Amino acid sequence: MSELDVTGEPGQPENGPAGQHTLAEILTQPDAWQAALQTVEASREKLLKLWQGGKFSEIIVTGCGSTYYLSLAVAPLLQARTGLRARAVPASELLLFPELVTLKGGNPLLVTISRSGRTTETVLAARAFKAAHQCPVLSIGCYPGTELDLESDLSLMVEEGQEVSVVQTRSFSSMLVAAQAVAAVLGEAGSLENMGGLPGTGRRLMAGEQELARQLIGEGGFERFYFLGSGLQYGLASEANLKMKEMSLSVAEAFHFMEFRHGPMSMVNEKTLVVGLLSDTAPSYELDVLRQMRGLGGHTLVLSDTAAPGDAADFQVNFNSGWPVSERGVLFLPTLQLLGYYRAVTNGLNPDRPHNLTAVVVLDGKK
Ligand code: F1P
Repeated sequence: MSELDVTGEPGQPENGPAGQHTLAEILTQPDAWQAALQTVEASREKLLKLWQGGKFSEIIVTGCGSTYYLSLAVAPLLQARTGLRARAVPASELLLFPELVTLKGGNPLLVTISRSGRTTETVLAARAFKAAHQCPVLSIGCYPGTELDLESDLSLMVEEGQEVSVVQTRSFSSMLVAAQAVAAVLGEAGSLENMGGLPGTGRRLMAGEQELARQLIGEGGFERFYFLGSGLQYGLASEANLKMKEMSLSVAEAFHFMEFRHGPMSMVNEKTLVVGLLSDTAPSYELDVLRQMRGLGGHTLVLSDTAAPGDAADFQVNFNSGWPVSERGVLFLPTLQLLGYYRAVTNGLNPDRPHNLTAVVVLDGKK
C-alpha cells in the first residue's frame, strides 16, 4: 500500500517535477477509498442515530466547485437509497437564496461536502441553515478541526484524502466513497462489505488507465473535450470537465447524454474527444449518441463496466467489477483525472499549480 502523504493544508505543493503531487495523489487514491469506508463504518451508530432521530422531509447536499459536482453525484444516490427527496445546490445558492432551496415548514437534513472545511460560502451556508431550520448538519471532508467540522452535528473526515495539490483528485474520490457508504448505511443496505472490493479493483485498473490516458492525450491531437453522463454520472462528468479546465486550460464541457444533441453537438469536429460515462439502465440511448458523434468526425472514449460495441467506442475502459453503478461510480474517476493530468503536462503546464486557482476560496470580511 503506497504511503499517503497526508499533509496539513491543501494546495501547498513544493517545487519539483511538474505535476508530481497531482499524479501521486491520483495513483494512490484507492488507498484513501479503503479509509473512507472505515471512517463511515466507525460512525455507523452515530449516523443511524442522527438519521432515525430526524424524521426529515428532504435532504439538501451542498458544496462548491468540485464538491458541488460531488453533491450532484451524491444527491440522487441518497434519494434512491432513502426514498427521501434529495437535491444538490451550490453553497452560494443556499447562502444567498435559501428561500429558493428549502420549503417553509420543512424539516431538511443538510449534507455539506468540503475537502478543506474552510470554504467561506459552505461554512456560512451551513451556519445560516442551522439558524433557520434548527436542523442537523452532516459534513463529509478531509480536514478535521476546521470551521465546517466544528459547525456540524456529525462529521465524517477522511484524512487519507488530504492532498498537497490544489485540484481535487484523491480527496474527491474518497469523499464520494464515504458518501456512497453513507447512502448504503441510511438505505439499510446493511454491511459495506461489497464496497470493500473497490480499492482492489481501483488498483487493478490503474496502470491500464494511466497508459490509455497518456497515449490518448499524447497522440490524439484533441482540442475539445466533452464529458457525457446521465443519472448518477452527470455529477462525475461535470467534475471531469472541471479537472480538464483546471489542470490544462482546455475547452471542456459536461452534458447529460441526450442533451448533447440539442445544440452543443454543433461543436463536434475531428479534433474532439467525447467521453461517455455509461449508465446501467440506458446504455442503448447513450451508445447511439456516441455513434452519432463519431459520424460527425468526433472520437469517443467509453467508460463502462462491460465492453461497449466498437461502432460506438474508438477507445474504452471496462471495469469488469460486476457491481451496480450506485456502488462503482468512483471507478470512473481515475481515467477522467488522468486525462486532465496528461493534457496539462502535454501543454507544458504544471497541474500542481493551476492557473489563477487556490485550494480554498476564503472570502475576506464575510462572516
Ligand atoms: C472547494 C473548491 C474546490 C475547487 C478549488 C477551490 O473547496 O472550490 O472545489 O476545485 O480547489 O475550492 P472545498 O470546500 O471542497 O475545500
